[in-house]
Amino acid sequence: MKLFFNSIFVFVLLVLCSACEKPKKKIQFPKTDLTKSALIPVPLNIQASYDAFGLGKNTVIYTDDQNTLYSKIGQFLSEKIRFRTTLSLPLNASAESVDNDSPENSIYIVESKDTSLSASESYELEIKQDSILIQAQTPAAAFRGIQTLLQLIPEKRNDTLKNSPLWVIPAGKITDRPTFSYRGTMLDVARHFFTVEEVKKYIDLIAYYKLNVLHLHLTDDQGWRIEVKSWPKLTEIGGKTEVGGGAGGFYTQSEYQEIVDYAAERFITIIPEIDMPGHTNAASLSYPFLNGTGKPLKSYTGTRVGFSSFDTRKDTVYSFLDDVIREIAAITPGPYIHIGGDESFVTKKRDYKYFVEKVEAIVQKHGKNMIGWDEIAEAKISSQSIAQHWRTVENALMAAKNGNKVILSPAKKAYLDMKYDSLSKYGLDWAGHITVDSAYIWNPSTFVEGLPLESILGIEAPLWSETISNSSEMEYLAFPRVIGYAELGWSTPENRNWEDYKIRLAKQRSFLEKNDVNFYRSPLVEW
Ligand code: TNX
Repeated sequence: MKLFFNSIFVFVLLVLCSACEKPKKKIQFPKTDLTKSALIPVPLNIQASYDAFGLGKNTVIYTDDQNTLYSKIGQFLSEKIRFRTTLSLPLNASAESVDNDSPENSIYIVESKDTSLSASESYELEIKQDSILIQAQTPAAAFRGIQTLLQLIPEKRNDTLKNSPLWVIPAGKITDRPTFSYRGTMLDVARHFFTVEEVKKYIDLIAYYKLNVLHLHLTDDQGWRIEVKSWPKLTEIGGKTEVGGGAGGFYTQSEYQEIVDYAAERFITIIPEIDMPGHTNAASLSYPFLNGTGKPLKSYTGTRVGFSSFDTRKDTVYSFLDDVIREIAAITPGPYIHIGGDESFVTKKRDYKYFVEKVEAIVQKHGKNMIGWDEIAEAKISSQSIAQHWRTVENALMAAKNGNKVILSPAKKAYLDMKYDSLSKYGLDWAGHITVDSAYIWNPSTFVEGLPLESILGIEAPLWSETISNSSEMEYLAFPRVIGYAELGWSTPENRNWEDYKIRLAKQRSFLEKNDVNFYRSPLVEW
């Protein structure tokens, strides 16, 4: 009997020993629920499997290395993971070079031909105990999927599950795609100039929330911010002023291209805006023949609008614009040129229409599609052109009737430069105060009564810069509201709910703090 018990004891010991020699692969993760993750924008569909993936020093990222764009995305993911966790994950490492005690702990980013992923920017993210698989038909879509994965990495690491730290990612499956193909924000670099580095920081932040457009308002009465080689005084003279009398500034063409490339790496399209025929004091100050009001020209550093105009009946104005648009089109890979067209209060109506039609032809001649603020719908524009609705509902409806697509930027809801409330340090209030909940609680699909859904290209939240002049001030107005606009552009109305959103928003705090974002701590959110 004693012998029997002894042999059992030895057997148990042997089993235990073999377990200590060869560590068990299965880790007992704490209970996780993927559906409870603080993802913004909220994905279309989430299924939890109540298991988890341990992101750790042995995780390897693999991509379709045939396609360099996918491997660039893998590189991007690796860099972001390093910033978040300090882990330095290899990309497409060969099996021999991987020192990996659990070789199946890998992230795969692969191109898929699956027809269920054919919608633009549609991706699938599947997280299992030993692998993460991101599938998409295009690199842009895979990139959106990467953001979802990044958002699932917890702030705190777990030091007890293994002998090296793990970041526990809840398992399950996400299938996702955007509602609108155009999800943007605008930055006014004309009223106050923002440096290349400041613009890049903004681009990087909005990419995390799956925005895909940055519209740059490059010219206005107070400054001209983009080098035009054939008309150098635009920046030599027009670039030197800004609101409040500061030094202004401008982007050389190569700096602008640096911004375009940085955005393209994040699958964000840059849309350059040359605002005209109004909002052109800085241009006319540089080249006085452009001016149509006949008033003497002085540099302008105030914040009034609607006092300047090009001379719409002068041929030389159009040859000037042909040069400007040709040069800008040549350094802009995106399909659009924005011509402004707003608040031309000193341009006669018939001159305004004539101007918009002539400029549309120039934009198209240089291979681009025209976008303009909603006033352009008053002219006879071709159905390819796009109207950006900001103030006048009739213009949006007229555009849709004419077959034009409409971008929604209704000032009362989507203007990032409106104050949150009367205590806001920066911002204007002509369209009202926009609290963080009010910015979120509206449905772009039905907001403009009578505007058919098919006519809506998407939404854009403009950030005008009369009252802000650096990243910190800009972030105070943009964050957190721009995060809500990203959700409005991507998600479905059925998946949105303020009570649920505000909890997910509060959880963005660690990301915003880690990225040194001066966000407004709205009292409506429990940060
Ligand atoms: C209106 S929105 C403008 C801008 C101002 C903005 C300030 C639009 C097309 N024009 O010129 O900067 O209000 O909120």
